[in-house]
Amino acid sequence: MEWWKDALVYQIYPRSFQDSNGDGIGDIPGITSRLDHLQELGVGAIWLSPVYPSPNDDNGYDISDYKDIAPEYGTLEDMDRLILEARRRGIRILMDLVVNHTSTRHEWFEKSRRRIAPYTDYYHWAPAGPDGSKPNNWTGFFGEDCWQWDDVREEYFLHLFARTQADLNYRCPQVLDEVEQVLRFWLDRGVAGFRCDVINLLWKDSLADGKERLALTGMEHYLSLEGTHDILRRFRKVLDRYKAFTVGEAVFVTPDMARDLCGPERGELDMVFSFEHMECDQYLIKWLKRDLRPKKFFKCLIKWQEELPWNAIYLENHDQPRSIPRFGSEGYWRESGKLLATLLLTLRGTPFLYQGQEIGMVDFDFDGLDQIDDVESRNVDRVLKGLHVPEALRWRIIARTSRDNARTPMQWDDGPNAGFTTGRPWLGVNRNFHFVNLADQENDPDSIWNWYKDLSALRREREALRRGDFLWLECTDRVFVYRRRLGEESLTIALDLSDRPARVGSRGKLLRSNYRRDGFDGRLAPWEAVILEDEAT
Ligand code: ISL
Ligand code: CA
Repeated sequence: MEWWKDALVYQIYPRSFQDSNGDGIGDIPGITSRLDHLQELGVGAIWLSPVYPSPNDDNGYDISDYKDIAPEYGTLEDMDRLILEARRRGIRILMDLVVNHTSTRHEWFEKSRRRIAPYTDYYHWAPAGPDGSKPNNWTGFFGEDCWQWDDVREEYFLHLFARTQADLNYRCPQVLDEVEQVLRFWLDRGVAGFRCDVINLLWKDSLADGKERLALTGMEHYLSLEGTHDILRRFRKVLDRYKAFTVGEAVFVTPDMARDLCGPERGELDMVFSFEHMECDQYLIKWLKRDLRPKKFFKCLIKWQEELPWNAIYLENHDQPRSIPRFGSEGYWRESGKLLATLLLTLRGTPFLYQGQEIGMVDFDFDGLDQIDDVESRNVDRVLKGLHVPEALRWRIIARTSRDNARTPMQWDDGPNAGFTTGRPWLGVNRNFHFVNLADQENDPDSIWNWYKDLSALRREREALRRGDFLWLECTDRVFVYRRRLGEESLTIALDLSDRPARVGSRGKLLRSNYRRDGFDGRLAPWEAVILEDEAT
């Protein structure tokens, strides 16, 4: 029953996880060869970022065939084997469902642009205005406008993301049927469910002009509309036959919107990824970063803990910079890495751990834009260049926020290319792999890796950590204290997100600390995290 409330989910970015054939690109046999690592961590499910055929303009989020595997990642047989080998270890597989858009190289698009039935209206096509102008004033997510002219059809098509990611038109009933077939295709092969990409954008109510905004003009025409809820309830009918699980990536959601997407009575998604806690270190948009304000961060976590019955908990994914430099401190790399692990594994909800987080991987150490691959970073650089922003500043902005920070290859050991590949890696390996790698940390009882393993086991042992209520006790500009309670079982977690010692009011039997100590008297060292067993009252 609701296995996903007890599971720790591990996200794999296949391109960067493990290469098995020396072409420098991670692949499915590579993932299969590393399943023991995940089993040791107590992982219950893997979310696989896209492995479908794709021109890779957005690393697989531009899909050209939903029912196959990209040759560079392997074959359908490799995928079947992964599903089987994972199942043997008690690990489920979640596929990435990217159905807001397809690649413009998808057969549907190729036919749609030639007006071949039934594909004619699979996408949002619109003619140019009298002066050749675009159909509306909307702006896109990747720093460029969102209408692309197509010479074949002689119309514009809508793309909220890269210009080779054309948005599907759900007003066309066949589109929904197609997607339902995709769901069945993978569920029949034994996957346990889906992570649904930008799922709250599927339905566009009209293509009318939007309100001008600094970011994303037009979003009132597609953000979490009733049409999307209808689609999700249709999907649910298919999913229910397989008892399948879904987590939706929901951009710009408020708690109210999130509840409508995943409230248990809604029959839509099981949980969502929300973004508000990832916005506590920015001015207005993610490219304008500022120092984290811990109190704002805690308050935001509290709000989402209190307002949703259940949610996905995460601090990293393939779109975000690494969490230690961001929410922790590189000076206290080990301590803050463990503190963030504690936060992730003791909040109420399903924890999602991103590859490399379990060994404290940090942001890339690239020197310039030519080492960056990400389409979004490149677009943003182009836009900034157009605004005459000097190169050094452009690089500072990109380096701090680029999605490639999270996409450098997994650091397995201190051999060539950190054990990721015997060839030339598709994206640079961080030079710190000599001292940040799994093999070293396996041998070090005090490592971040062993801390994750230990807390993951503690979470399996203690039902209060999984199913218990959440109650916050202290929330200051650096200290966060909260309680998880289920029946008689009550645990208190106290965290100090600063370089200075702190005092908290809670006492109790010390279960865990990321410092060596025997008991707890209310004093926290810099970046200390403690878990206390509350004495019965
Ligand atoms: O990183 C972002 C852009 O500023 C996010 O807003 C991101 O685009 C958003 O979270 C949607 O992400 C998902 O869909 C994108 C894909 O590029 C991302 O990798 C994926 O996680 C388009 O499919
Ligand atoms: Ca490979």
